[in-house]
Amino acid sequence: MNHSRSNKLFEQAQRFIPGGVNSPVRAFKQVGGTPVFFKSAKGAYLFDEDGNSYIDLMNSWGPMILGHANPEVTNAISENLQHSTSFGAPTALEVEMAELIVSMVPNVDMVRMVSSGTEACMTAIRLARGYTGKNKIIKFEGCYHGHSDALLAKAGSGVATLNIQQVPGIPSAVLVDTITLPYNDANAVAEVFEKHKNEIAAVIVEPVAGNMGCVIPANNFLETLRSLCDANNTVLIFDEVMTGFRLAPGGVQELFGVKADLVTYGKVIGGGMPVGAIGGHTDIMNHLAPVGKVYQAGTLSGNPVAMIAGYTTLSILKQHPEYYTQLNTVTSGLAEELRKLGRKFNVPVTVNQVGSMISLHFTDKPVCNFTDAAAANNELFKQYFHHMLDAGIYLPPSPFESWFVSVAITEKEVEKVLSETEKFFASL
Ligand code: HOZ
Repeated sequence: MNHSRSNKLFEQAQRFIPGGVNSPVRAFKQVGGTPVFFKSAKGAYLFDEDGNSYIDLMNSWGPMILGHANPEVTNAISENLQHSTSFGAPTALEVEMAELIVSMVPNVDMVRMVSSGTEACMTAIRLARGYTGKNKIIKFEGCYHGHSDALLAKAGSGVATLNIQQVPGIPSAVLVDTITLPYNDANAVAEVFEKHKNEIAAVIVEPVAGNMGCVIPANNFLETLRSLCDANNTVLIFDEVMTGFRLAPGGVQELFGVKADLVTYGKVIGGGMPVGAIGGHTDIMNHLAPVGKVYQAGTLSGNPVAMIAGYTTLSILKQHPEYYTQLNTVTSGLAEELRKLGRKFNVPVTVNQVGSMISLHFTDKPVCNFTDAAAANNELFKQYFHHMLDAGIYLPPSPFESWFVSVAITEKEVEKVLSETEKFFASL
């Protein structure tokens, strides 16, 4: 595959942009080689600057659940553009958006729109602290809740990919109140609650994790978090930036039937535009300014172009519940066939999958937390990534990221993914 234009653009990019990228994990540091520069995309396919095409199993890290350039979404954006790109004042559209979200998600009475998942999680933590009057928070190793100071401890995603143990620039005082525990270890959570009675403001968790590969909550893990939070007057925050509207219209709350006190959103909620949101019950949400004193603001919050993209995407998902069945059938089929290939060629693989989130780890052990994900043969992932890339299949460039399937991916694309995986496994 010719990548000469991408290579040239990367050289140029490094002169003007730190590391040549606007978000670190895009730089291919974990997998080596030069990042591919993209020009366009349609449905299940990406097209790069050199004219190569790829099946997209990353889907912009999750937002493009309908596939790229869905005509209903792009037409709605184009029509709306005529009315101005920003008002910095209330619009009817953001009211419709909030109503739509509340109608799709169980257990959420109100939402505050922001511009990213990072902002949503940062605000949820502040709100939980303001509401409870307590300071400490519990998060889990390998979970990534955006790049705000208090949450960048033992985080997954790019921090794990680049193996950054401690982020310079974050004063240790800011992290004093962040307690990190292994994912899926409910006993460790119970012990911390015992040790820090009346001190824990919030537990924040990716209820299906997607930032250390896809990691599934163990039986009763989420239920135990719920009961510990209830018993200790602690706010349970589900970070559904990846899972919200993706695993079910109501995300993990709906799929697994566990209720959070606050839920954060991003990715699918913006239909490919920069959008995040915090949702919850009125009694907590009304602690946000201007009703309460927990301050949060944003010039582009509720931006009309972003709102129309998100509103149209969510409306399509609401009108097509069969998409969720399709996504699950396609992705669970892919997972099962990948496992079979592992057995056929004696390649130890663990494939984790929930709905349209899936990841392949080169290990014969279960992957239930960050330690398990990090212990896999991630050198082999590197080779697998490049084999797939050369064959025209774009995976997230890190073993610490979930793959995301879109409704545009059909049997034809799955067959190609499987036949290329087969070639790779056969070559080992
Ligand atoms: N943190 C995002 C995935 N978990 C990556 C964002 C990006 O590089 O676009």
